[in-house]
Amino acid sequence: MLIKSRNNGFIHPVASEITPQGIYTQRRELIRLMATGAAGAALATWAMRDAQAQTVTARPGKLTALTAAKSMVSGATTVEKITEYKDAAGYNNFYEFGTDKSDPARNAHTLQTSPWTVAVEGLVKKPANYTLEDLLKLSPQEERIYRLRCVEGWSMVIPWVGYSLSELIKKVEPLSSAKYVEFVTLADRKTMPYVSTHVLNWPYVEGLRMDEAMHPLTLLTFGMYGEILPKQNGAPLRLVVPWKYGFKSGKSLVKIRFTDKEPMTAWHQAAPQEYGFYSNVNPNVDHPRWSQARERRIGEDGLFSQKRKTLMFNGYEAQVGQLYAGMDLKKYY
Ligand SMILES: Nc1nc2c(c(=O)[nH]1)N[C@H]1C(S)=C(S)[C@@H](COP(=O)(O)O)O[C@H]1N2
Ligand SMILES: [Mo]
Repeated sequence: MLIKSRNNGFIHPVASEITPQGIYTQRRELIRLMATGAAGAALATWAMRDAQAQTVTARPGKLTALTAAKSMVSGATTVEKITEYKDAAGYNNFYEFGTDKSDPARNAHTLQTSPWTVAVEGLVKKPANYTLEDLLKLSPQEERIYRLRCVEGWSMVIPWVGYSLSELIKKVEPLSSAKYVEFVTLADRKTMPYVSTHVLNWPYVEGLRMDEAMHPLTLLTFGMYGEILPKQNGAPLRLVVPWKYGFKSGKSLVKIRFTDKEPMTAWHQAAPQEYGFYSNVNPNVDHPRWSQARERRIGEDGLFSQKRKTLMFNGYEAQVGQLYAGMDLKKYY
């Protein structure tokens, strides 16, 4: 091999490693407004930016600021480069808008993200319909740089904006009988062209075990790169579960349901032998049709680029390994 991979280390953001307060308050208008409680102003800003965030044009100023901030956060040596905005917003899986990677960026402009409500129901003491505004105000927004690793063998490193899903879960007080959380995403034939096809059984549904949903790494996500989510990335809110394959991170959430049974998820239903309920990133368990040992970083596909090794639990083993102690991860794939 001519090229030796310089560094496969990855700084994963445990709570203490997210961008320090001082840096993001300077840099992130919306986060600053949220953090100081000026929620009304922040929401207006978000609404105004809705159209703008849809574009896939890189904004060099912002990206430069972000890179500088990142090295301050994580030190010089083990940081992976943040994926360029245009790649993160231009190479997507969002099957409601098409099956090609470029389809969502082209088609998702029809998605109506306002008004938006999320129904929280099932085995909870306080079921409620939350408006997006309620959810934005529920807890301070944080920026977390998480890798997203798709089951197809590519990955990106994205600065997400949101707060731990556990903040919402604590508010609604799940019953002790609640063992799983089901996430239902929007399925609207009028605005989502592929919902009229049989590519998947709509709506797109995902699920987590209760302890996975409560894990602080599980992010209820409203933005990325310091701005509201582009529609193709799951506006106005999505999940990001960094130690699982990308498809566990449902986009454009409309319902969160607490249940005592393992939810039937859209991909498991479509191909049960290929996509299990757990879907933890695991280089030792192959997809039936390809290896999961390596991954291609989007934006680094040059002539000499080498595929990176995929890490157990996408690099978050220290944080989440305990959740699966004693489980046969070949059986519970
Ligand atoms: N509603 C919905 N959510 C979804 C998907 C989808 O098709 N529909 N695709 C998933 C898959 S397979 C991946 S890899 C990630 C991609 O997120 P990104 O486009 O923001 O990178 O979204 C996930 N969430
Ligand atoms: Mo994916």
